[in-house]
Amino acid sequence: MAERYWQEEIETASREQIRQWQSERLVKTVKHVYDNVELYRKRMDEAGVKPEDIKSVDDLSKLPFTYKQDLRDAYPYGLFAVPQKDVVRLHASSGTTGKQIVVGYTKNDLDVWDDIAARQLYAVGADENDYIHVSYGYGLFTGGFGLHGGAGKIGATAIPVSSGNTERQVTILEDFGSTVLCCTPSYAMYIGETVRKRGIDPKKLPLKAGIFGAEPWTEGMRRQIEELLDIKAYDVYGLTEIMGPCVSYECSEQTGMHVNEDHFIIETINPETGEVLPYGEVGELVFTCITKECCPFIRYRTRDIGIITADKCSCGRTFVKMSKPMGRSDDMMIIRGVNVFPSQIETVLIKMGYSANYKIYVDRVNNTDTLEVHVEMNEDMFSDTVADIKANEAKLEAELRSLLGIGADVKLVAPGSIERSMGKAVRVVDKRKLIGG
Ligand code: DLL
Repeated sequence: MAERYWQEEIETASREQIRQWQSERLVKTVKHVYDNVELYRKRMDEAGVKPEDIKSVDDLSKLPFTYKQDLRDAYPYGLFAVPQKDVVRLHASSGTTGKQIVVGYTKNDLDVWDDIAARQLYAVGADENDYIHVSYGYGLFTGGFGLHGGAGKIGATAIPVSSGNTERQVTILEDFGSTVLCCTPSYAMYIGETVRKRGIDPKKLPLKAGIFGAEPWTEGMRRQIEELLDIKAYDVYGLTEIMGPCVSYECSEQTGMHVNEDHFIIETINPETGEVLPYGEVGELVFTCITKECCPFIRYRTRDIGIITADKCSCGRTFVKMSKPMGRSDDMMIIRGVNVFPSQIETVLIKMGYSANYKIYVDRVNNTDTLEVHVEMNEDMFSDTVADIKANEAKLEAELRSLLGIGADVKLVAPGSIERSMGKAVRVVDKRKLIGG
């Protein structure tokens, strides 16, 4: 398939051109927030930086960071940089902890969002001939409306199913002829399992691609979804604070997501010191919005951990790529002093032939952290003897120990017994947090 771009001259622009756009737009945005948002004026004054000091992207690191707490403190509209009459949409996110945050969009902000979602759709091979089945939630969550806007922009047929009612999702896939499915990867697994359970041969469905994001998922899970649904599964990243889905988007190479650098500047930093890291090093992802009007956050600390790469991409796009975020620094579990990401556990489970249906329980017993992993047996294992099951558990435990460097208790549970997710999957139950430990 020949590569197609929604905005070729932008998506394949020279690095010099991209840099020039970024510098011009950064200068404008910094002035805009300094003039219109009290918090930015205060922070920049405290740091001794004036808008005139920002002349190009080289000056970015002079600017103070913005944190999620700033949005909570300014709840609901304290960081809006335009008057209410110019705000045409609100979205919100509650996150896993704490008070919800609210963001606003002007008409132009929505137009930019539609364009970046359109870029993602073109990158997975969709155009006006496609049926875009959107099973992200519609509402204050950005997932549903984000992809929906992109579908409208490219003139495809949007099917706004929203999340939930999985049987109906499958009926619609079959009857309406959906060609691109958009939902969380965990929901894609569930939809795939339901397709199989209904005895439908995925090869007979017109579905060809999926755009999956909003939660961490591994390459192993990608392969499982691709096989279950007989599609190509693409990653998409974004967050409410920066825009919603499609801040970065995966292309045919499927090796990370191109950041829409004409709208957002990405940096990786050392989360402890705030120091900017070179491309290729693991760090916290930080975004600066350079075209947004209502909520152009500057150097926003995402807490997501990832890597930026600037290697030439076979798709022809010149935007840098970010790796799949390996998780949020808030998701990182510290177990007996060792840092553990759920995605590391998922990688082992899939490598050992299990599905991505698992749950992790962390607790503290007699002042020692405990780690228990529940994972579903495959159908063919279900008839195994207790001794076989025990042996399989021990194998998984050994594998986990060698990767994580700490012991975990594995419990193989019945197929289908772990609760399925229709949105963002909750993989970890940390009982230490529940008791305030
Ligand atoms: O999840 C926006 C979105 C909707 C992205 C649909 C993609 C598709 P929030 O609810 O604000 O926004 O959550 C943002 O989700 O900081 C990451 O921790 C996580 N996240 C989003 N995409 C990915 C991804 C939406 N592809 C938070 N891989 C972010 C891993 C992701 N984590």
